[in-house]
Amino acid sequence: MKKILALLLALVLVLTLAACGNGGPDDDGDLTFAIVTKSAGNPFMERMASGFEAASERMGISAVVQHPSLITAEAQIEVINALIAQEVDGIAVAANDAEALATVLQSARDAGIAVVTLDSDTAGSQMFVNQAGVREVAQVLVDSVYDMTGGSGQFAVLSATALATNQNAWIAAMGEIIDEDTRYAGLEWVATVFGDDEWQASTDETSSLLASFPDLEVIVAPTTVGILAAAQYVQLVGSDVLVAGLGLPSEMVDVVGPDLPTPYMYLWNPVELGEVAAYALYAFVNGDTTGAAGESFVSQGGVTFNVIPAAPDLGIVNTQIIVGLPFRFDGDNIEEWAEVF
Ligand code: RAM
Repeated sequence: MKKILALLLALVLVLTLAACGNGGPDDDGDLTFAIVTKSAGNPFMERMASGFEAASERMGISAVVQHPSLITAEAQIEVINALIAQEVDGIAVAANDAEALATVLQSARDAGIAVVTLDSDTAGSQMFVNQAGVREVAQVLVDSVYDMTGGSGQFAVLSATALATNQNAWIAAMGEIIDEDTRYAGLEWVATVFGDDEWQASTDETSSLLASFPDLEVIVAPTTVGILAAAQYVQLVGSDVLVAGLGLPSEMVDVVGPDLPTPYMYLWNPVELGEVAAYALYAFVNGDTTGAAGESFVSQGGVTFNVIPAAPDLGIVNTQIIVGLPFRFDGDNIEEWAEVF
C-alpha cells in the first residue's frame, strides 16, 4: 500500500513538474488575439490579416479578424469596444486616425489587453509594428518620381484617406527629402489628392488629375488601392502618365513592366507584417517585452527585434520595431511575386 501511495505521489509530482515546464500563455490554449484592419475589401489588409491569423494559430492562440465596414476611426472604435467586451487578450490595429483611437485603446489596456499598431500608427498603442522605415519608404517614392520624370517635371500624389497616419507620414517625409536635396529641384509637386482606399474614388481622382494637369508626368500612390486604380485608368485612356508607388504584386501583375503604366513599384510582405504583429502581441503577453526603447525580444518566428524610439516628427508616436525594407517589383519578378501576395 505504502509503495502504491509513493508511486502515486511520484506520478503527481512528475505531472505537476511537466505542467509547470510547459506553462506560459501559448500552452494555456485560451488566449485570443484580434486584428482590426483599416477597412473591408482591401486585398492588402486581407493578406495582413491572414498572416496574423496563421501566426496566432501556430502559437495555439485563437484569432479574430475584424475588417471595419468603413475606413474611419469611428468604425474601428465600435469594433474595438466589442473586442474589449469579448475580453480578448491582444489587439493589433492598423489605425485610420492619428489621435481618435487613443481613448478606446487606453480602455483596452486598462482591461489588461495588449495593444500594438501595425501598418498605421496611433496614440494609445504600446508599440508600432512598422512595415519599413518612414524615410526609407519616402526615399524610394521620391526616387521613383525622379527617375520616371527623367529628373524634372510635374508629379502628383494620389493617397488614401486624408487622416491615415502611414500615408501622411510618407508624404511628409517625401516633402522633406525633396527640400533637402537640390538634385530634386526640378520636380514640381502639383497636387495631393485622396482616393480613400476605394477603387472608384481613386479612379475619379486620377481622371481629375489628368484633366487638371495636362503636363503631368507621374502619379505616385503610396497605397495599393490607389496605384492599381491609377495604373488601370491611365492604361484605359491611353495616357503617357506613369504611375509609381506601393502596389500589391497579385493585383498589379498586368500593369507592371516596361512599356506599361508602372515600370516598377515597391512594397513589403503584408502577410509577414501581420505575422510579426501577432508575435509582438505574444511578446507583451508573455512578458518578453514592455515595449520600451532599447529592449529587444526574439519573436516566436525566431527573429530578434530591437525596440527603437518613437519618431513623432515622422508620424510615429509609439516605440517601434521595423519589419523590413521596401522591396522593388518590376517586369522581371512581378509574376513570381504575384503568386505570393
Ligand atoms: C493600402 C493601405 C495600407 C498601406 C498600403 C501600402 O493598402 O492604405 O495602409 O500600407 O496600401
